[in-house]
Amino acid sequence: MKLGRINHIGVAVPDLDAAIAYYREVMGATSITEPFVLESQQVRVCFVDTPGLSGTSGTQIELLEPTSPQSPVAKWLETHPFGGQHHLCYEVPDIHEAKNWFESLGKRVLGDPRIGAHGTPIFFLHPKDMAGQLTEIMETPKAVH
Ligand code: CMX
Repeated sequence: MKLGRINHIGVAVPDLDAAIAYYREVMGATSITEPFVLESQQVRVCFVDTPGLSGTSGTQIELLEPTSPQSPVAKWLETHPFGGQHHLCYEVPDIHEAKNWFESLGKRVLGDPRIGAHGTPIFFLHPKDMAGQLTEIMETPKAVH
């Protein structure tokens, strides 16, 4: 395992439209993707682009709004009603190799690998095994350089 690029920082919000307005009007974001529903995870999602070095695309902020009271993000918001940082997502070249690596170290994978918001396989690791941080591992999208 070699530490990969941080693809995105997941931020849970109670109101996605208000959060988008905040990133545009207060933080000066100029590139925000159209929100879409990720049914499998009961969230409405969009990405705020931050600039990278030398014109490359930088880390994104993933805004997550629950679409139902049963959504895991709705449960998290019960204890963080204003929202806040929910997870960190690192890229890996091969999702299966990464899963084997973490499991070989006794790290708990939460649920099965699934397709994430970027259309590539992802999985989550238990925060108590990961220095307190809910950690998402994501296979690098093939089209991204
Ligand atoms: N930060 C810190 N701890 C967290 C946490 C968070 N954001 N979310 C959950 N936990 C803790 C729980 O309290 C629990 O702790 P204990 O085991 O000590 O009780 C532990 O992590 C496991 O959580 P859980 O909800 O019991 O586990 P599940 O298997 O039911 O859920 C999880 C797995 C955390 C991934 C899911 O609840 C979740 O948050 N899903 C949302 C995923 C998401 O953000 N999807 C959006 C798009 C994905 C993409 O980026 O592509």
